[in-house]
Amino acid sequence: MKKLIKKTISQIFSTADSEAIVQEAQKQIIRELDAPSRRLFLQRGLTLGGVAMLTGCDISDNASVENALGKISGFNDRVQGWLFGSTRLAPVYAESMITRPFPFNAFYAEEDAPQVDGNDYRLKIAGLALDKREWSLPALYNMAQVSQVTRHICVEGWSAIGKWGGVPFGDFLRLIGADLTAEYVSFKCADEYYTSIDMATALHPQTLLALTYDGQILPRKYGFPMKLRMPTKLGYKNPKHIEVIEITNKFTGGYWEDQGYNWFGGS
Ligand SMILES: Nc1nc2c(c(=O)[nH]1)N[C@H]1C(S)=C(S)[C@@H](COP(=O)(O)O)O[C@H]1N2
Ligand SMILES: [Mo]
Repeated sequence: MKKLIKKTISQIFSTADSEAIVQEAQKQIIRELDAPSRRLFLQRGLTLGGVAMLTGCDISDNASVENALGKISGFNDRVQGWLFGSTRLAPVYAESMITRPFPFNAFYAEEDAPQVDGNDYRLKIAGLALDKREWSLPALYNMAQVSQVTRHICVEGWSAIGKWGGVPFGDFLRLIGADLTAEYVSFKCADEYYTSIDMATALHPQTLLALTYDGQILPRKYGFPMKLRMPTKLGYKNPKHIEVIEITNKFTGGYWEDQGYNWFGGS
């Protein structure tokens, strides 16, 4: 039955992420139902009609389907937010397990990755922070750094283990006097990519403002001069080539998220 819905959803959307949408719908439905209805629902199988019933949407046209799926995704963000353990750690690996070569991915080919000039580069801080000074690369390199070997999981069907080094992002946020009660931290990148994350993940001990990959200055393809590395989130939530960091209460979405990927994007 899962195949059937996937087929129906992909007929409506003709996008590649129908599998993810169906998985989210199933997860949400299973969490939301009380025990007797859950049993009934699982017996009957998950149907689009079932999704309609749960979301109160009439699934007979594209707009309503989008609305229903949007509700599911929004619900999923909240559930993931509640379930997110702010101190639970993602697995770390031995250096011998690093995937070589580590894959490149972006919404364009590798040769089109932005060429950021490290001498001119200034990281900009916007929104709810006391100290909005711009940061040069030497200033960032001067901060205390840590490194970690973690797994990057991409929804396109691959995962790989890599080693990133940099400044724990929570330390950086505290240093600039960011409002740690704000809801979101959002990122603008040198290549038009953008994304945003919840504050709990921003403050997670493994969230790194990454300046190196495998002991070297972060190469162009992996996000020079700086990316945010979060082993607790899927690949698309990890912005490369960051130019602006904004602390905000305004929801700003993301490049893939605005095209239907789940916003929380936990891994
Ligand atoms: N600026 C920027 N960041 C990005 C992307 C992008 O296209 N541009 N793609 C995302 C996706 S979908 C993935 S899987 C990872 C890939 O990172 P990698 O090249 O280090 O493997 O970067 C993420 N961050
Ligand atoms: Mo990805």
